[in-house]
Amino acid sequence: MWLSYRNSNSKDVKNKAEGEVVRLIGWIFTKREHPEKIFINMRDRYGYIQLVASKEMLKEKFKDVREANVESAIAVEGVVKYDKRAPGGVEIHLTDFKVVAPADIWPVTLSALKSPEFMFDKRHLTIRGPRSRAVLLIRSALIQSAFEYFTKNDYVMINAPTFITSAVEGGATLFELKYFGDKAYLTQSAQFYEEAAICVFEKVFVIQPSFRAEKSRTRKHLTEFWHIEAEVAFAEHNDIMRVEEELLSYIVSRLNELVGEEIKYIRGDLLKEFTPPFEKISYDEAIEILQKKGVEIEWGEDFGADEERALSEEFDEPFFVTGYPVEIRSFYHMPDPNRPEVTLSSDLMAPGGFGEITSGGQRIHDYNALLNKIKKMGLDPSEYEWYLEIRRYGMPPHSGFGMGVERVLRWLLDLPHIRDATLFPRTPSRLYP
Ligand code: NSS
Repeated sequence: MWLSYRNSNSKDVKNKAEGEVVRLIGWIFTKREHPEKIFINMRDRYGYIQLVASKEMLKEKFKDVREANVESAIAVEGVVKYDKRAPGGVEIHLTDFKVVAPADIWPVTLSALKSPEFMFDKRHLTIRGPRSRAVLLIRSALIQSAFEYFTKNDYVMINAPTFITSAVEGGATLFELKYFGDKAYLTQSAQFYEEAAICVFEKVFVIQPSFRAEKSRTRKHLTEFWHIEAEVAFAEHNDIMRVEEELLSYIVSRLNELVGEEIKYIRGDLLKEFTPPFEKISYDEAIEILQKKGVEIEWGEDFGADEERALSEEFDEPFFVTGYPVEIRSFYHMPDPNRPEVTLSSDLMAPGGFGEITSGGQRIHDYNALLNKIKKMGLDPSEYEWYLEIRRYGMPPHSGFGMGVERVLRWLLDLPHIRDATLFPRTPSRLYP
């Protein structure tokens, strides 16, 4: 009934002529009350529109407007009126007003806005605010753009399981759970399943959640995040870096097209667009840059948050760090044949102090080489039986990567914390709502 009642919306009214009658549904976002007139800023899926309720036109229904709390769901009918003083230059003068679902007094007061903890305890309500609305719309467009990039380039989307039996990215961050009589874990990455699937489809991608029991409380880590991953058969390390830089460039320019208004609302301007190829520096060069800056780090050590910040401060466009040492990469990374102490792998870093947004590289595709590596790293080959077995049946050289949706969104929108980039964040200290 209500859906067919609606014949316009907050965005569409701008296409209507002065005097046209429109029917809208939505929520009262704010209300400004005067004795004979009430101004409502109504929101719907498309944005915001000013409604003007007057005693003169609404008669006895004016009381209903007066009594309706903010966040009540409403259905209204009114006349389009262009007025420079209205936000967006157009407003609706109401001829009818109905409360579809009333609201209690809104608990998010101005002083509550100052407490991030309260705001996240009430996330089920605070997402209705204009800032969360914009960020979540941009997030949706980001995932849509990634999907577009992959499908335009002949990738097949696969769906990998969430319950798994062995670690992809090391045991330290595995969530363990009971699986009837057995132990299972929550997946850290769909990579191994993608590797099986490339022998069918050559190019595959997933967009799905990954889980990490990261105890470190940082502004960059969630315990549940959305992972965009791709894997390509017959591709070498350089080929996959090309995919990463093309994907990121595509996402950024598409976001400006799809949700430019929301991006400007959050950042004040559109996103800076990039063109591949991106700059590539070796891990060795990165260490040199850091040491010159006085950062205490030796060759062979991994970058922590401080190192990533110090390094990426030196750049103003995204860049790759390539050739990480074997010891600090997961077992599946292919050693460089010309220099076996480093891997054919890379991280894509966002500039300006932000740091890692993707991680990828070439995989070991030879059965014996992988078996030896698993043993050498002190892992149990029986935990990787099927992963090894795919290497006995025509597994070509292949490469892939993973990109965290919230990481990229946080960087692009300059959000204070990664939890702002997701609907209901999961962190070590937050499992509710
Ligand atoms: O651990 S990664 O560095 N790499 C992998 O999981 C590979 N198995 C991916 C692949 O090659 N298919 O994670 C990849 C990206 C990383 O660059 C971040 O952008 C994101 O996933 N990531 C996270 N985002 C938010 N929170 C946490 N905890 C997190 N961990 C990784």
